[in-house]
Amino acid sequence: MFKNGTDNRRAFLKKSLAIGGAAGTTMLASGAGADTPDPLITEIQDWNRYLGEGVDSRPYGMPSPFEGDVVRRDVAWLTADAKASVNFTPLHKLEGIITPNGLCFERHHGGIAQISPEDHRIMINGLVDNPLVFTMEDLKRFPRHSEFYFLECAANTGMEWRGAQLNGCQFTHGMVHNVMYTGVKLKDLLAEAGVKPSGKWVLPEGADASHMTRSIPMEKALEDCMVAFAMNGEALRAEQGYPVRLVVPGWEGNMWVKWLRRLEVGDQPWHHREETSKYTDLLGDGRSRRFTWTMDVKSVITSPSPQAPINHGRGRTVITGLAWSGFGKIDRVDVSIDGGRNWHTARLDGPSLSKSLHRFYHEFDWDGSELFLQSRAIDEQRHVQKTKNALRKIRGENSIYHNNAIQTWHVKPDGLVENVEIS
Ligand SMILES: Nc1nc2c(c(=O)[nH]1)N[C@H]1C(S)=C(S)[C@@H](COP(=O)(O)O)O[C@H]1N2
Ligand SMILES: [Mo]
Repeated sequence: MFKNGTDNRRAFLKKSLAIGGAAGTTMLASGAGADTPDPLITEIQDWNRYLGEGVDSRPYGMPSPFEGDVVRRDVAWLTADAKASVNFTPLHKLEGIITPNGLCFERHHGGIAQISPEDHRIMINGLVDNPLVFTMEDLKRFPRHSEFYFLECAANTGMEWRGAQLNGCQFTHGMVHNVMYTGVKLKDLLAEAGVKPSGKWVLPEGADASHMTRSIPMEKALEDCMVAFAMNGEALRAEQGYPVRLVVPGWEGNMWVKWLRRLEVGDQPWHHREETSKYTDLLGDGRSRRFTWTMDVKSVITSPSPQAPINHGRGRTVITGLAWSGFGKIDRVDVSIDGGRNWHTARLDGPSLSKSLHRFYHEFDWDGSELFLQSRAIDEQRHVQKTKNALRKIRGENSIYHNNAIQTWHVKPDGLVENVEIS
């Protein structure tokens, strides 16, 4: 059996070498030359010889050990304390548009609350006819819906306002994730409670130690907000607010209150505690932009990028990345390999959903010379991603939040990639 299989593989190899040769392709993997037989093809390997582990070895599946470096990472010096901190999604290693649950970046102001669903209650009070308290069981008796949405922290790419800082899209752009949420519509819960005509704002409150609260205008609450208990088909992860969080599609991450325990209806926005409400953009002239809730159109090339250099040399090369907009779907993404002088329309691939990540590709033949990679997204409302300098002219350099500028990666002839800024 094994011998036959090996012989077959040898025959296959000869055939594919012949085909490859005829087509004159330069794409054969290294070591596949006819004179040097590749032991990975000609020899029987251990995994082909011995039985593997059985179905009882891993009740909850984990990634292959060979993917051990695909993890969330933090930047120690960014924040003083790991309990009021952030880590980043490894965007450079992901494909498609879904962020696996274990890789979704985390941002919390008071650490991860561990709450048993039996002990959790959600209250609706304030300007309502019937103040209500729901258990998790009660919540799941309302009609359920599933939708894909990105969540982006307003501080994503914030370090890059003043210049190229962090060497990797995980760190420059990794405060974003995209999962399918399942939950109930906030408008159904509010209808049950009966919002009084004077009720114009909703205040969600978290049960964690940060007592996170935000003010959300009633129009948004009724438009598309969800009270979600599942992500990508399973219960929310503790890091993401188990057992229940608010979903505020297209709007900045800090409004998506995790460990949601209360929704108060009021007639005006609340004043929020400083450490959880400083998401205000300082403008160049010292004034500030206050309610900037919608996340602007944005994109980034995830590979090649500093953590994903080109290892294969010149020839056939794939550029890929992600684009998103809080205003709806992505209409088009352009890619440049020469720092924005020439643009190529990228190929959008996979589902195109409103307020969700979009995947793009651009395939080209690399001649081995240096490249300045950029991507520029355009959303369905015709918002166009701007260069850093164009954005600075509008917003000044004092801002930390809402940086949706075009990112530049410098690819050197050896394939290594660096975060740079070009004028
Ligand atoms: N209760 C509570 N909700 C919270 C926070 C928090 O600290 N406590 N952080 C907010 C911020 S600033 C962001 S960006 C998002 C991050 O969501 P994630 O941890 O699922 O990525 O949650 C928001 N909701
Ligand atoms: Mo955030």
